[in-house]
Parts: sequence; C-alpha cells; structure tokens
Amino acid sequence: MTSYSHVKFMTSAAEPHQLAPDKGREIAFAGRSNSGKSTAINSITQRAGLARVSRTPGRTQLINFFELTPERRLVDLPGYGFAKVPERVRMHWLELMEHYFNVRESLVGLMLIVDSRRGLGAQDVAMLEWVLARNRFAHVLLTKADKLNRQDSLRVLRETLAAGADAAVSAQLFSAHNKQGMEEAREVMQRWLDQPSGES
Ligand SMILES: Nc1nc2c(ncn2[C@@H]2O[C@H](COP(=O)(O)OP(=O)(O)OP(=O)(O)O)[C@@H](O)[C@H]2O)c(=O)[nH]1
Ligand SMILES: [Mg+2]
Repeated sequence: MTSYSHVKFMTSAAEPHQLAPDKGREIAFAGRSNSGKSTAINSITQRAGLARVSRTPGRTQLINFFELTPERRLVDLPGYGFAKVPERVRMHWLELMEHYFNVRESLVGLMLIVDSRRGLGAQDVAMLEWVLARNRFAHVLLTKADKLNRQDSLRVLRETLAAGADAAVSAQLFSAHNKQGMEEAREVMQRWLDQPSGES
C-alpha cells in the first residue's frame, strides 16, 4: 500500500521542461480555481499546509509535485475558469496543460475537483475528455459538500454520475471540513497507485 503519511513537496513547474521525472505513477488533481484542489490534497494526506490554500482564486499557476514514495506522486494542477485571469496567463495555462496530458506516461488517473454547489461545467467536461482519451481513470470529487443540504448534495451527485456514466467516470461527495467521503477518496487513489501492471 502506498502511504500518504510521508508525503513531501518535490518541485514546481511553470514550464514543460520543469516537470518532475516521468517515472512510476502519479495522480493529478485538476479543477476550477477555488474548487478546493489544494485543500483536498492537504486533507487526504492529512498534511495541513502542504499544498497552498488561498482565498484568492487562480493563485496556483504552477504544477506542484508532491512525493508519496520515490515512485508515487500527487500533482496539484493550476486551476481554470477564473474570469479575471489575463489572456496571456490563460494561454500559458493551456500550453502547460496540453503538454502535461500529452507527454505524461506516469499519470494513472485524474481526481477532478468540482465545487458541489456548481456541479460539472463545460471546462470540467473538457478536462475529463482529455484524460479519458488517453485511457486514464477519472474520479470526480464534489467538494464543499458541507455547504449543501442532503437533498441538494444527492441531486448533484446523481447528475454528475449520470453525466459520467458513458465514460465510466466515478464520482462522490467530499468535504475537507467534516471529512465526508475521505475514506472513499483515499481508496480510489490507493487502487490507482497500487494496481498491478507490467510497469513500475
Ligand atoms: N466549506 C468548505 N470550504 C472548502 C472546502 N475545501 C476547500 N474550501 C475552501 O475553498 C477555498 C479554495 O480552496 P483551495 O484549496 O485553495 O482551492 P484550489 O482549487 O486549490 O484553488 P486554486 O489553487 O486557486 O486553483 C478556500 O477558502 C478553502 O478553505 C470544503 O470541503 N468545505
Ligand atoms: Mg490550489
């Protein structure tokens, strides 16, 4: 089993040539700015302050790599969908993401982080299509579930599962604040990191 407890920050990449060495396995966290990517990484690894959390959307414009073991990583991707980001920044984001998804052999799965109050948006769906086209797993974390009542949270879960059903995308409710869905998320990630295969 890959343990999350020895996680440590590895490196940040602002340019394609700065990506961590492409070996072993990694899971990427992607989603809109402010959807809760960094918070999810911190809570899943139980390491407050590991990935930076900001109240100002769009702050993480880097790909941040976190090492679980020498051959296993978590990757915090820069958020998208923030209206006030200048065009230059948006183009840089697109180039960096296209490069990452095109070259990355060690990417096994995508945790798509979606604010449960918003539900899946067009850019989230585009992100899922990128990953699924490359035969990687995808799992949607509907975050901030603590902000919704039970009825609304079940509705958004049902809608998300229905949207991803054709492509076998799984989804769940999640809250970093009250730990809802924490074990389920960890189990999905363990499966991806530990699945037997020919490669390392
Ligand atoms: N209530 C509640 N708030 C959350 C939860 N997860 C994240 N937040 C809040 O949402 C805001 C954004 O969280 P981040 O983790 O910084 O979001 P991000 O997706 O990493 O944002 P960028 O790096 O800017 O793309 C912060 O104010 C968090 O405290 C949650 O489960 N419940
Ligand atoms: Mg972040």
